Amino acid sequence: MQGPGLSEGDLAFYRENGYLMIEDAVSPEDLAELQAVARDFIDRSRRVAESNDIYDLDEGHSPSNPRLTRIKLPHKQHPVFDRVLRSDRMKSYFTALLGPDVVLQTSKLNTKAPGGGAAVEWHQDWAFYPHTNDDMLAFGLMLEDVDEANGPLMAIPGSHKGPLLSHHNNGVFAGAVSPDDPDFHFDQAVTLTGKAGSMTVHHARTLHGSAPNRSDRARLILFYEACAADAWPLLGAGSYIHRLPQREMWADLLERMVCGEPVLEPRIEKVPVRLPLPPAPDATSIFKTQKSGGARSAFAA
Ligand SMILES: O=C(O)CCC(=O)C(=O)O
Repeated sequence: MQGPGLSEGDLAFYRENGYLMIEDAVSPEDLAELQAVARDFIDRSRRVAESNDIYDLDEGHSPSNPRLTRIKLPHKQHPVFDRVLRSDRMKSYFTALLGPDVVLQTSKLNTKAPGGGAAVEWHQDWAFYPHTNDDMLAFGLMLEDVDEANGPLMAIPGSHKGPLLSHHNNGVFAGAVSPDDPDFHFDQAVTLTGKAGSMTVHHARTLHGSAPNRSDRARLILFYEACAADAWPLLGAGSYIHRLPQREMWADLLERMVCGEPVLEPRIEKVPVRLPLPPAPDATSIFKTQKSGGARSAFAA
């Protein structure tokens, strides 16, 4: 799909396959601003020595060689990430795929560093944050060109209609499926490459992952993850949302509404659920969860 708007064909493809590619998803001006701000954040991480509320640091990070896995909750860190999230174009994608009432679940800017930036092992986002129904997805806006070499997102078509695979290892939630799981079919994976400004969509139950960045270029993908507002999170998932007292939780929910209104009657569907508990020793990001949970890599050479 190219340019603004999603066609009936796009929606049918997404429903069938659990993923979609949208080219030129944002305006050239917005893309240029997002790129400049993202590069500036990476530059400022030179002064940071430990992962914190903004930065998730990759191995080998130093002032002379900034290496991040992620900038956390970018829509809270800089207004441009929030403005683009709420742009008419993005809203048209959200409502086409999720209906009139849409709430942001989270955002993240995965910044896979050049020369080995960490893999994201295969998983279903749903395993991290089960809800009362699965009208949930992630947009992945490419801020740099993404090709085979710099760790593109990969997805298994149709897996959103299949089972929830185990993401546990050694009795903890390790945030990744076993490469030996009989329901994990690596041979069916598709690779989602594209020019900067292209955007992937994947359903919360779609199996996906990405290899290490073997190139000399950063791989910057800005993820906005959202759900229909009648999908309510189940307690036990890792988000900060569950830690908020009631009034703060309500204010936070209002802030996260991208389109429409909160829906106070959760739609409860028969969806497969297993809570991501007990948490891995370090559950502060997917990278730390997978590493400290001892997840085995499906990308090992
Ligand atoms: O950055 C990637 O390649 C995948 C990210 C992802 O799946 C996640 O953070 O949950």
